[in-house]
Amino acid sequence: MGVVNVTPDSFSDGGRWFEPGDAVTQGLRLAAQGADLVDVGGESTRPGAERPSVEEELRRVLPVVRELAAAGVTVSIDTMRADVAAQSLDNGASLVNDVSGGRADPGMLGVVADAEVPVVLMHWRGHSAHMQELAEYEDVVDDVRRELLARLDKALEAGIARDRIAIDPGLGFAKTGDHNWTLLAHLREIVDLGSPVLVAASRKAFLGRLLADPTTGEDRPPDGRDAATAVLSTMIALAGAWCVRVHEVPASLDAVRLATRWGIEVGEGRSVT
Ligand code: PMM
Repeated sequence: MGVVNVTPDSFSDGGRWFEPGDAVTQGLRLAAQGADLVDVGGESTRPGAERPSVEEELRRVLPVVRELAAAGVTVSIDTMRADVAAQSLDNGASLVNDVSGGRADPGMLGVVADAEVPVVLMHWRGHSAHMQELAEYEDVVDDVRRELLARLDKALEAGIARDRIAIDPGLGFAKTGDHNWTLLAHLREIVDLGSPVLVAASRKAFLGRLLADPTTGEDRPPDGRDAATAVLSTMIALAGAWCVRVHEVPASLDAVRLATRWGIEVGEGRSVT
């Protein structure tokens, strides 16, 4: 999954695709590079971010969704709002990526059920403005597993078919860097829940911290985190995940192909398609 953030303030690609024409060009580029899905989002979820109005979010994403879908790209809409999901699906999107796992908008799961489309339910505890206050866990792996299963139950209750639901541990959302690393190291325990797993580690702050300049101690900036992202894509795929969500596709695509071959050779039968 390639990412197009149609936002002025994302940490990862900082407003580069805020103009609809630029966003479409980037989406087409990601698809041409081999992304199976292009994820279009109009709300920045960086820690502390304020939310755009629903009108503003629609204004940002709809023209991009429409044009990419018309060009034959499989579009995922990254939104927490039922209205934005519904209108994006009407304009050609094929999948809903809800970072709140259906918690932010009570109408979301119904929209997905009615449209009979796949959905990604991410582990989430609250909006970005205060999410880091919610980064308290007894055992981060057990707690995230339990909370994801609760979301899965809600989605099934709403009438979404089990085979249309993917889950995501939500790296960086109400999580410290240590929480992210623990979740990655124990990713198989999330995969063992039985649903397809999506992981979005690409360019996130915990990579910048790990790769900080040894002299100055400054975090590595987002555009210097792509090599680490690709290496991590191999490891995520080897743990049996279904999808990696990334800003730069070619290296992660190679990584996933390597991991798939490796998985076959060691006879695990795990592969990412
Ligand atoms: N992270 C971001 C945005 N959307 N969607 C899913 N499913 N999982 C994530 O972890 C996730 C997401 C924020 O990062 P960005 O600035 O790279 O979009």
